Amino acid sequence: MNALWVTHVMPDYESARDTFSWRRERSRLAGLPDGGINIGYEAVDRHLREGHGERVALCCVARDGSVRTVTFARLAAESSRFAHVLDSLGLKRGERVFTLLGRRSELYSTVLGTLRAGRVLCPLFAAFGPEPVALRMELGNARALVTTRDLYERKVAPVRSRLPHLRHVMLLDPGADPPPDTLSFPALTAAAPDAYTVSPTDPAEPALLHFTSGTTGTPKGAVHVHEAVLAHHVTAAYALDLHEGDVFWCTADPGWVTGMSYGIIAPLTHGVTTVVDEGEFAPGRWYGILADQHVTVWYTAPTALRMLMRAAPRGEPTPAARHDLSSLRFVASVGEPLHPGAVHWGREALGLPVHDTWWQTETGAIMIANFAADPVQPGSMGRPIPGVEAAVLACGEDGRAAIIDGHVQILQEPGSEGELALRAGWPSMFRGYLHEPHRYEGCFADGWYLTGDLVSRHTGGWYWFVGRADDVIKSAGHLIGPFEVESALMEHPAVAEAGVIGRPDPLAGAIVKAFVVPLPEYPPDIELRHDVLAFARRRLGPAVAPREIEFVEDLPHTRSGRVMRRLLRARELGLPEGDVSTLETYRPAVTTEPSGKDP
Ligand code: 6R9
Repeated sequence: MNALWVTHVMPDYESARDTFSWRRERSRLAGLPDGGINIGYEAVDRHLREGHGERVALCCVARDGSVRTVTFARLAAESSRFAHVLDSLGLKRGERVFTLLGRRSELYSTVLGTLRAGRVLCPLFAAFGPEPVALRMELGNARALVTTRDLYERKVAPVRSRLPHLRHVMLLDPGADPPPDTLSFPALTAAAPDAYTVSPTDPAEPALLHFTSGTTGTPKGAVHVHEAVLAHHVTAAYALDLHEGDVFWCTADPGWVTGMSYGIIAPLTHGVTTVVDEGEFAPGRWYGILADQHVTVWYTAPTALRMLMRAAPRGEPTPAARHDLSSLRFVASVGEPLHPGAVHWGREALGLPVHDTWWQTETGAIMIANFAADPVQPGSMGRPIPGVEAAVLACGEDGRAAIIDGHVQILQEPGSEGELALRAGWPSMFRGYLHEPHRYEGCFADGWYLTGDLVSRHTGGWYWFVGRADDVIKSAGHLIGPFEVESALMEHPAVAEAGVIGRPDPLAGAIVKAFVVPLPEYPPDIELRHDVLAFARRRLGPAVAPREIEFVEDLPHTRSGRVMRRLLRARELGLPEGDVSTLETYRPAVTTEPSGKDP
């Protein structure tokens, strides 16, 4: 029944590719009366205009399991109030509003109010510690912040003096005796009018800022514009099989790009109901939500699937079997490699295969997917969605695409490995890294956007993930920059130097492991290890801090003085150490003959 439904609605891959054009797809959007595009307008105003204000936009499941629904009309009203608040606080167009919030309905009114009012929204991950929060708000010139009192007191108040541009902090729950220099979100919004007219918005006007991590330097602020909504909307239909009447649940944290593009924007533009889970992960709770809320389309991540798989040991009745999952029609995954076992597990436990999808903060929307109407190819990320051209590029010695006289070399041979590239120009493509035009330009060559992922492409155009071309760590689906972690560790008085890698982990894909060189006066004992770990957790938060620390006497460096993380990783995994010709100091991990390069 499921398969019939899908093929009935969706064209198959080949025919969709042949007939697709972004220009034609634009007619799927409502568009502003003057021809502009505004994400917030597509998410709420259009449904009111089309007479669907009474449809349920959000279905909020509280920690205690109680359920509250919010209609599109109500969401329009709440976001209108917030848009007026931004006007009355005097925020200029394009100025940035940050959120530091878990998933709850006020997040939606804040995001949509900001977008409808022509300000730029930047979501932060609530599990960040004060250091990543401060750094991103500094880089992003945060003017306003919406958060809770608890998160404010723990993560923002300690660093507020570093943020002179942060003028307005709005607390959802200010309580009695609120902290100084904060405003009450409920009081401000209650006093504001509940209708707002979205003003003309240029499709190329900035709408969203998403921080992501690189190998070196500060986090990168990827800028996205309003016309990205076309890609959010279209990919949700093609790659997630989202259609009118669906109940959609995206489990991604709202602080990450998936939580924005597919946790907020895409489902609302389709006018479907979005499940808002205000609680924590627990297998029973998650199956309960799938069953009780009659979720039809579910977008989740490999780490979560692995946790669910573990909850049902072999031979025992699965928790899934105890719930009625008959409403579920489509399941997809993103963020890290989806191993074939998870696809098969989906078939057994959920009655549906899991469809892998691939994309990045920079791409703004799904680019490669196991297409909804086609059979799943277990282990493959899928094929480029219609309107997206992908290629595998030959790499140079540095492991990145080789650019010779401004040209790249496309590998056509099936099975060849190289850097994944996308032909620049799809609507949700990022339009810059904040303050870093050179870094942005460095991502493009010969008309292609270079993704930094190594892949291979096989017969039929199926792409397989091979690995990252850089040192960035993916842990539980979240990108972590080793440099940010190393910098925080080096603030500890006992740490002379640190090198950070991702160590493979059966559950989270990878965990953050730090190699730390202590200063001579600090004995590298268990106490110091605990102290450095606790220090890192306080500063970085549990999602980013290392899970493991190993004390070492020194770290391998390149001649230019950079820590060779690649070598640290190779040693950790017992892999061949590869090309070490650029190594400045070299002590083999397993001492055999002293290396010729040893000083
Ligand atoms: C949406 C998101 C992007 C990086 C990407 C790649 C990894 C994402 C994947 C995958 C294997 C998949 N990644 N999807 N790896 N299979 N299906 O995750 O954005 O946080 O920017 O991460 O995640 O390495 O380059 P972001």
